[in-house]
Amino acid sequence: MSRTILVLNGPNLNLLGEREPEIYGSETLADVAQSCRAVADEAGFAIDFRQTNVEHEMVEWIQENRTGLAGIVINPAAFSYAGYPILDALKMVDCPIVEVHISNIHRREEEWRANSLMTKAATGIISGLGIHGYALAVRHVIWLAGRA
Ligand code: CA2
Repeated sequence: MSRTILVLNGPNLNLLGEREPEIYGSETLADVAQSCRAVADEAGFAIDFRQTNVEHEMVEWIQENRTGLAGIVINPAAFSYAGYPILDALKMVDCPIVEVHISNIHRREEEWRANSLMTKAATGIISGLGIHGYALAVRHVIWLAGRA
């Protein structure tokens, strides 16, 4: 059984904690990575945590990992709305995929934010629980691995 969980973050999330704290909170992406590792460590799983602003890099990371993972946790950020190549790559993986959004994309002022393309490839989605959503997603992947 694979014990690695790939946690992927899309564009601008490298600036988490620096802008719009009323929407995204004041924790940084390093804090997110730490919260994922805390949950994974306890269960004997490893976290491979990555962020990119470049679409083809995200596609390559997903392709390279289409087998051999316990699961993928992905916050596609703005790739959610135009990232068809990422959607196609996600459809090729053989593990569960949890889509995470820090904010509640269904409650945002901009209606387009609710229409994530990625949901079509996701096992499930967590949105609006702040950075806590990542740790919950990791916990869910671990739970699924225990049932396999
Ligand atoms: O709520 C989320 O996690 C989002 O995926 C964040 C994306 C946004 O495009 C989605 O609609 C919802 C990225 C927001 C812009 O990047 C920022 C990064 C750090 C701080 C503020 C904004």
